[in-house]
Amino acid sequence: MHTELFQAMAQCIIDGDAEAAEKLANQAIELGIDPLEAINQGFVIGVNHVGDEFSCGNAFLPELVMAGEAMKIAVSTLEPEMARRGTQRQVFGKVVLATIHGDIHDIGKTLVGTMLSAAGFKVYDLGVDVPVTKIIEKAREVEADIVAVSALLTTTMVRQRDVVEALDDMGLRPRIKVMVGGAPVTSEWVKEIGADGYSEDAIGAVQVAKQLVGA
Ligand code: B1M
Repeated sequence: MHTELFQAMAQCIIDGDAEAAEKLANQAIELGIDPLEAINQGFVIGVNHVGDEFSCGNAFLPELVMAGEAMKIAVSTLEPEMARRGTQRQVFGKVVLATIHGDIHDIGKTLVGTMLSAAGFKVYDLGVDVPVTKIIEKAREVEADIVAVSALLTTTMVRQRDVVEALDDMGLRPRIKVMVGGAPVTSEWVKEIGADGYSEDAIGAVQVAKQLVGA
């Protein structure tokens, strides 16, 4: 029924046009369209497309970042209407995300957070240079399903192991899964430290997170 509008929504995400995303989201509200329908039949189609293009090397980081930002604006514009109507977007799970202590690289971590939010996870992004204790504390507070730890330096990557061990020591695993990532992280490293999942990029992180929560 609103095919053209939904197509425009997908397209504005593909174009990374946050302004258009906000405008179209408001238009959907004015037309009385269910916000969830607008997200799933419009905006999500666009972000999935960009993700697929990125995975096969046809799109690059700036496109991914811009699509993620536009998606965030669309969702946040529609959220109050969802709350008003009492419709709840499916939430796959809660993720506590951080760049580990000693490391201030945040571009990749933030991108992972944006993509996880866009895909339907509730993300608590603690920022950069976050001590292990603070990550665990937050995970307990919000009853996280996943703790996601980014590290870009070989010297800080070792602290991902501390997160796994701390959760083990506190008996919080296997309920809370640990996902790690960052340029120096490899699947061998993941096995060595006993983490539950790893991804090379933000799109992969969404797939891994979904697997970890059984979605
Ligand atoms: Co730094 N730095 N840096 N740096 N920096 C690297 C990482 C480095 C590889 C550069 C190099 O030497 N070639 C090198 C690390 C060497 C090593 O340890 N092996 C390095 C170094 C040495 C340093 C300093 C020590 C330099 C110095 O001061 N002497 C210093 C450390 C500061 C600190 O953290 N304590 C430092 C500082 C900085 C800046 C502040 C200048 C800046 C960061 C700005 C910021 O983040 N706000 C910076 C940058 C920009 C880089 C490079 C050039 C780019 C990183 C980036 O943003 N990439 C980087 C070289 C490189 O990686 N090519 C480098 C883009 C981003 C989208 O990718 O972060 O890899 P990435 O994230 C990807 C994936 O890794 C994955 O998905 C993301 C999206 O696809 N991913 C996850 C990331 N986290 C994930 C989590 C997941 C799953 C997937 O689940 C939890």
